[in-house]
Amino acid sequence: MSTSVRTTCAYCGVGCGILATPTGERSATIAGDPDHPANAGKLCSKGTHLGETIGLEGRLLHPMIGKRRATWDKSLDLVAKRFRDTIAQHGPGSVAFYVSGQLLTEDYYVANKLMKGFIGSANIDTNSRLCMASAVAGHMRAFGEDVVPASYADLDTTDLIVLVGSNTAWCHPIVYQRIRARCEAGAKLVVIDPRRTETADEADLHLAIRPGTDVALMNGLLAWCRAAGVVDDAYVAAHVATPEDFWDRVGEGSDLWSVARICDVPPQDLRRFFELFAANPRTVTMFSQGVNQSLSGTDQVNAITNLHLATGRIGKPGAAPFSITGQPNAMGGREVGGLASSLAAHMDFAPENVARVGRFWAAPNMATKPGLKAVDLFRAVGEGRIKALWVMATNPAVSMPDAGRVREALAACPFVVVSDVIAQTDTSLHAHVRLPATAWGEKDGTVTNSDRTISRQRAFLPAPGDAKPDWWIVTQVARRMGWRTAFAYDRPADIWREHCRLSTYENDGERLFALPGRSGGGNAEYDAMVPFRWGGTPFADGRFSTPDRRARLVPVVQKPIAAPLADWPLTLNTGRYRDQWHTMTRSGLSPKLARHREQPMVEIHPDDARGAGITENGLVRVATPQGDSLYRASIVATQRAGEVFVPIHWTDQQASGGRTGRLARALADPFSGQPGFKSTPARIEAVACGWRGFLIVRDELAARPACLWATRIAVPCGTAWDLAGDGDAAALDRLLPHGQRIEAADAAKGSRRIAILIDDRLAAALFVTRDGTLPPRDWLVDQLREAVAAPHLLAGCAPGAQVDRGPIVCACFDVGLQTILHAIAQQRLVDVAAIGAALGAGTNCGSCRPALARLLVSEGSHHAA
Ligand SMILES: Nc1nc2c(c(=O)[nH]1)N[C@H]1C(S)=C(S)[C@@H](COP(=O)(O)OP(=O)(O)OC[C@H]3O[C@@H](n4cnc5c(=O)[nH]c(N)nc54)[C@H](O)[C@@H]3O)O[C@H]1N2
Ligand SMILES: Nc1nc2c(c(=O)[nH]1)N[C@H]1C(S)=C(S)[C@@H](COP(=O)(O)OP(=O)(O)OC[C@H]3O[C@@H](n4cnc5c(=O)[nH]c(N)nc54)[C@H](O)[C@@H]3O)O[C@H]1N2
Ligand code: SF4
Ligand SMILES: [Mo]
Repeated sequence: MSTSVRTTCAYCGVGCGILATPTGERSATIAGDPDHPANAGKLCSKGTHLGETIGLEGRLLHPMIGKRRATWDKSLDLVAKRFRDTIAQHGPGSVAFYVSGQLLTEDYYVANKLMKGFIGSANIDTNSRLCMASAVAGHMRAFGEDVVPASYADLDTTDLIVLVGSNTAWCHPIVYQRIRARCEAGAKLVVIDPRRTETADEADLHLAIRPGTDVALMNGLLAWCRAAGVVDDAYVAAHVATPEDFWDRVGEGSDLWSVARICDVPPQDLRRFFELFAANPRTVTMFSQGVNQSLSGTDQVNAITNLHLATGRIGKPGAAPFSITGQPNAMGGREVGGLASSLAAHMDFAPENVARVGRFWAAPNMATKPGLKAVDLFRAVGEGRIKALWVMATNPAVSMPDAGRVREALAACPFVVVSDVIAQTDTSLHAHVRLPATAWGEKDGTVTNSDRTISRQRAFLPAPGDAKPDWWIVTQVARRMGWRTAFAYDRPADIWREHCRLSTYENDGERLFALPGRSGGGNAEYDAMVPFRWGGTPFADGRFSTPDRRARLVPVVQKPIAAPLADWPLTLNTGRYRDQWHTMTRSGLSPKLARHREQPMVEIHPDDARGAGITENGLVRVATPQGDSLYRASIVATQRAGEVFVPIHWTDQQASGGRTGRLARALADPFSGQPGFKSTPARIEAVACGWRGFLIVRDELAARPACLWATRIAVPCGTAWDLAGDGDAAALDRLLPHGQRIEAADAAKGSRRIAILIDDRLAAALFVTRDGTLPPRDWLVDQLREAVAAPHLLAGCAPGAQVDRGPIVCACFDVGLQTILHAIAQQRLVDVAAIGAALGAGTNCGSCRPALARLLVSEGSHHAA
């Protein structure tokens, strides 16, 4: 009898509590934890299907030096020696760590301590630089400390929720459900996003602004508020420092008509937004990557904090600016100081902080100034200035901007260490040493979610092979570099207690981040820790973390929007799909999650598609000055003309296309160093191909099929590849396993269908055509499961059978688009609840409810027409 273990979701910053019940050596049932404050028992599609990702497929199980398996001793000695030697020869600035918001706080703490206190450099940066560095910089400028002054509970009492640059329905689904619940109770929702996302669909108002015009919009709103008497002069006088010419600068060009023109939205919509804001003192403005990932990201954050400070909408229930974080422990990373620009425990590099932390750590080599931020760090690797690099829990060969350059830098670096859970990633291909880390479900520690709630992640599976926790790996290297006592931890709880002690060390309240009363507990207390939020309601007393205790209004002005370039007329926007997570090393293992979006698509406005001769589902090359990649076309009116959108998830392991990291520029916001991932000048062109097809295999292929277009998805009992190419498709035959071969061909259509049986079971099916049609794949995929091959394999379906379900909309009940459209028409379904009653779709995790609502609208207008 297994009992369930309380842990926290591996994915996003919502930080949902999970009850995991092991059902076998490598399996568990996953349910939402009803007692966790972040989700009260709910989970989205990704959390719900975590159980499909805890097998050993693709895992790195042993330390590897080059291509050879090695012992921990040998590998750790080598890492310690190479770092020590490099530092001895070239100084502490010649080495770097690049870490991740997916580390646990304890892992993060020791990596930061090793670099900043012992190696003596601050060259440790994190993928959070790509994620919320602008929010951090904006908070520092406005509040004097990086504090998120909001909690999820504010969403339950607010009257107006403004989502800026945030596709919450897909990226923070459980928070989105909380928002919807509040809207049902009467609150209003405004979405500001150049794309009409599923989040925007259900909003009371959607402003599809011209990308990069958020400052103009927010300044316009602030000027309107001032004119309308909505500015809280008493609050400002008591608690906020206002630079002399602040209001003049806000007022410049901020009349409604000018703002409407700059933002390219109808003036009446803009007025509606302004009126809603003016009318609702309880406002939460939630923002994420549409704001942060911009060359003006920090200014955009401060345009939002200015609004909330000037109207006194902060530190009160239901009123706050709310930076929602992406990764499960982005916030924990900020708390330990994992960014190159901060030191530790919300302290920066001011000399008194360096001295204080140095005293606390008894550190021999304190870093005295900030280190290299991610973009500069990889540039330094490329230029040979960084000679030893350790990458932990992130995949920069995919996720950094100008990722082609990053790969070249990794390839040229004399010594690269990668700690990961997966054996082969685009990054680890360049590693000299690969270290196997324990994964979610095997590791223990704490994470902090978007609303400052700290929860435990707990192990419920044994560590496989030689895998070890990240904190252990780091401290072993630190000890071997000579710092035995400073890194003599036996368990995560030891690190946690030290982290808590540092947070309160010589802190009389000048740093809000503090975990008082937490450092004395024993191991049992740590094991039993229940989720808690630090900081209460920050700034409720109107006192901020600046020297004079006043917040700051920060003058920000809209940067001119550059005219489109002749050769690169489009703006490339990048972001996320509902059911995939980043570089797909975890979510890509789930057959259920794979079905929502099976391939990387470029979303194009019909006018731009027509202009370029691009047809629905055709192949498209998206090019920028940095590089190019292939996508399938999705022609949609939800996209603004002149802009295209692509997902960030696909890698060399998954596909020949969708390499979005290659396309983005390595330009960053001057204050935060965060790259402007959301707008890169680009162009598109249609790519012709002579044939198309698919390959379904039971055993994973050794290598990706070598053709123009090959994308893989996990299916139950195997893998399915979508293929397209030019020239001769016969070379694909080599990919087929040996076995009994049955084959049919139609020369006129250039079609071939091959099935391979091994022990009477289907082992592979390859269907290719030049001019003909391809049968649906679902039935063939199902045949991989069968113990005996069906007689009609080459027909691709059972006699008289079914059509494909189409892309899966509801991942929980496997309900496809075609099934839903059919049911809406046949059964005259009129609302989401009716679809749920008929098909089950949308009744479990709820992540697909916005999609169902969208289908009802489109089908409704279809039938009305
Ligand atoms: N399913 C899923 N969920 C995730 C993740 C995932 O990989 N998959 N990753 C997690 C992580 S780490 C993060 S950081 C979050 C990100 O969560 P989000 O920030 O919600 O996601 P994105 O899709 O990156 O971008 C959000 C929106 O910004 C819009 N945008 C682009 N340019 C502008 C602009 O100039 N102004 C405005 N106002 N909006 C603009 C885009 O059109 C896009 O819809 O998601 C987290 N949750
Ligand atoms: N163009 C474009 N690029 C972007 C973005 C964008 O919107 N547009 N968004 C950016 C943002 S916000 C983010 S957060 C990044 C995310 O980008 P990455 O951090 O590069 O993406 P992940 O796939 O999450 O990488 C995590 C890696 O850690 C491994 N891993 C998982 N668990 C553990 C563990 O416990 N220990 C160790 N050692 N390894 C583990 C996984 O197998 C995987 O290889 O992408 C950024 N890049
Ligand atoms: S919203 Fe979904 S992905 Fe995010 S923590 Fe909750 S269950 Fe996990
Ligand atoms: Mo992120």
